[in-house]
Amino acid sequence: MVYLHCIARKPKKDVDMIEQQIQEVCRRFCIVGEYQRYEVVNSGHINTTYRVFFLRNGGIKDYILQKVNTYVFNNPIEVMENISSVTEFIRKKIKEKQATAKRNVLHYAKTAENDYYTRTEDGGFWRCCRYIDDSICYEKTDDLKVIEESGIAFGEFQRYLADYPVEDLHIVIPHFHNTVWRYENFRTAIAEDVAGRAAAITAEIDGYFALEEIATLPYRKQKSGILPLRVTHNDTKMSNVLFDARTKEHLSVIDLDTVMPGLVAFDFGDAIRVAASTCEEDEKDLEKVSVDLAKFEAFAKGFVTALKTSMSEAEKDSLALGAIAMTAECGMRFLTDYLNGDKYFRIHYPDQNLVRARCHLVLAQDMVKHLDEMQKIIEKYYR
Ligand code: GN1
Ligand code: MG
Repeated sequence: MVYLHCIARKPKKDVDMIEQQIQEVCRRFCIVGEYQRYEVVNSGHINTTYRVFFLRNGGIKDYILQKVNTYVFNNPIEVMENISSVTEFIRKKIKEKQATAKRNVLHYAKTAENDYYTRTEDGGFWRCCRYIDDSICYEKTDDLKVIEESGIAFGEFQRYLADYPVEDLHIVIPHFHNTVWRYENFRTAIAEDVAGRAAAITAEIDGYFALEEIATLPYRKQKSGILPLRVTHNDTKMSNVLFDARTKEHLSVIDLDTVMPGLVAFDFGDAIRVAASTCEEDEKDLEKVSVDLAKFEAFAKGFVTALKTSMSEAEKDSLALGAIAMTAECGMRFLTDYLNGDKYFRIHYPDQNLVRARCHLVLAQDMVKHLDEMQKIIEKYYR
């Protein structure tokens, strides 16, 4: 394919460094049109994300540019291989039933060298995808319809990929949802205590150990052959779904970095951690932290209905457990990072990882109390 390099430079003298780099990266991705401006997209704890605007044929075209965190993804080329292959697979399936998949699956741009990435001199690894027109995303919402739509989006995502050869995927982060391994890591962080923080948080540490048995159950069931591995998203928080800005129907699942072999319980559970919680991920007032069963039901309805034809009884039985496992695991990862001196998750204030960990502990404990109710709700939609 022939690409045109025709971005007009902004006639401003003091274009800042970031903007210069953004424009350079856009040129490499052969974006056609006149560069207008960029915005920083602040959601997400790992990559650095920008939305860039171009003027083309009298209208605005926008793109998402991301600088991939190579501390977290140390083989970013493999990340892009997974993403391009999975998005192509989904695109084909969607196009079998409708004229265009434009708004229903991500579309990454290629460089003139035919790569889905470019590297800048500072070692940055960049990628670029089209912004889906008239789309919005939510960090969280009380709108049960939107929550149900997010359930459909993640359920459909797994359904589209049900016959994707799972062994072909690169393992971009080994042991990502291996909760047993995550607990080992946690133990190491406590023992090493590099930031000298362990003594002050023994209650939180004990709280996470008390959840260990139940939290590791889905992973152990996979190891003993009860639960199958399939292609999963593995980072199914609410903000990773795009919705139509007007109708609020789901459009596409985004943030495909961690698409890897996993359990259906991981995707269900990680989504519940966010969508069915009564608060933000870092709520300080622990009185406000609990699982909202109406929200749980809305998500479960969408997810289970979309996926039930390709989900076994054993998988169905693991979903509510997955919510506990993913909430405990994520909270324990925040606490591990706090113990390690905040190296992994981006923080916006000093104790944020500890605050996140406390919030997740209370949420996971509340889910344990409501396990039977959650299970009953799932049964209702599986029938
Ligand atoms: C990270 O980058 P982001 O915000 O999509 C993390 C997830 C956590 C999540 C917690 C690669 O996701 O595993 O669940 O933060 N992603 C990675 O909000 O570690
Ligand atoms: Mg992510």
